[in-house]
Amino acid sequence: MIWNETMECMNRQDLQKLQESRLKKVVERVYYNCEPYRKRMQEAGIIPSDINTMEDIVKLPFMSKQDLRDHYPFALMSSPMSEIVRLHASSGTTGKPIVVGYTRTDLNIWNEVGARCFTAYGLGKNDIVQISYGYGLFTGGLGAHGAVETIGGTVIPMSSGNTEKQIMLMHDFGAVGLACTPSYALHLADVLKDSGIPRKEFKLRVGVFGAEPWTEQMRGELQERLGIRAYDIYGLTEIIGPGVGHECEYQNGTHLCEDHFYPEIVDPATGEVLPEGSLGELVFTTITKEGMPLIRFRTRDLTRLTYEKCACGRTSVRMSRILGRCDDMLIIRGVNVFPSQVESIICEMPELEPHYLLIIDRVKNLDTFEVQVEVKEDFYSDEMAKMLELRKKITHRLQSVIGIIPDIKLVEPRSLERSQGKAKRVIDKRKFI
Ligand code: DLL
Repeated sequence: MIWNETMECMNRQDLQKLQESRLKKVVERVYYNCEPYRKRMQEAGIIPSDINTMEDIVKLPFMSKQDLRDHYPFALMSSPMSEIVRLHASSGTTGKPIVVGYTRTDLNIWNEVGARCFTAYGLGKNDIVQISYGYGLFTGGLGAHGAVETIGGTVIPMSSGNTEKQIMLMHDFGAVGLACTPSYALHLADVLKDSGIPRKEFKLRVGVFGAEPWTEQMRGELQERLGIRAYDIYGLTEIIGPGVGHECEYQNGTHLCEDHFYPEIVDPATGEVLPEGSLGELVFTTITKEGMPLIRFRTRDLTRLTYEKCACGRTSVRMSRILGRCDDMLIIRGVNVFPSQVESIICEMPELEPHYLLIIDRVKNLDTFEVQVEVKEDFYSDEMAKMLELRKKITHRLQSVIGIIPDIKLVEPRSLERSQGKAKRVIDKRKFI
């Protein structure tokens, strides 16, 4: 099902025209309404009338998370505060959070793109959806909430945590959809199993997972364990929250709502725009937002884009799974490692649970790389030889893919800490040295 066929299936020429007129408008808006933007454009020697086609976008300076911090809390608003009806924030690891403001129109846009997502997952007004993303400053809970209400579905506003109760209500209320992080879904799957309630008594059929990177292999695990179809939902606070992009029934890429959020892929080191299909950093320009539009915002997320038409009929650009954030890339003994590479391998091995933790340290000037991973109950054994054999197998698999030898620590099932929101899967102790 398609929520807004006119926009989602528009031919690409018309879409480009629409994007151009929206881009011009938003550039004028920030130039005349927001002092920091005007200054930056003046420094770059451009005025709004220099921006006429989508190609002109490269003339505009990039923005980063740091710009949002520098203008904390409200200096980047392009609407008067009297027009701002909602604030959200995303906390960094240190210091002040970044803050975003929404006008009534922005909330409508958010609901519109959210409705496109949930419709694409096959959910509609007859469906009950449990929202187990956190509610609050985090955009996950309220974003998904607005989306489900917009399609006319029934919301269970659970928020995260209280896992036993989540299972009870999912069962008693007959939730068809579950929206949460993939790592929390994994935990819910365990608790559901422990509850002893037969799977056939649950109506669950669709998972709406995002807010953290997850692999195709993790999708397989979740679909199997929960007996559902698991779909990706992508978004970030700065751009609007969940709903910037979504998968469709073909599960072959995340469609971006590019009539609202114009994407580019750039080289993370030089900022140069890369051709279609290249792996690079995703950059967004919000072309319809009023409260706090962002121009060429560097997401730090690494992915590729394809403009090939999808079998579902949508013409929108699709992005491949987020490989990770530029900042997530670990450089261990000079080798680039993404946690997602480790996850793919762990999920492929039948002996292992998809729960893992990477610990990096530096001992005597040498990087150490420990991978803690849970062994499945059926494979966990007191027999040293068996465990050593398994350890050898994992070491070999990981080494062949990432190129360095990790120190594998096999741990008991259910011994690693479970997450309720975004999972913390990397501890890099070198940062504290
Ligand atoms: O995580 C918004 C969201 C909520 C998206 C619920 C989806 C579902 P932030 O907290 O600002 O916003 O974090 C944004 O999370 O730049 C990505 O690095 C990562 N991320 C979000 N969705 C995905 C996804 C929300 N589907 C940051 N796959 C983004 C991979 C994702 N990474």
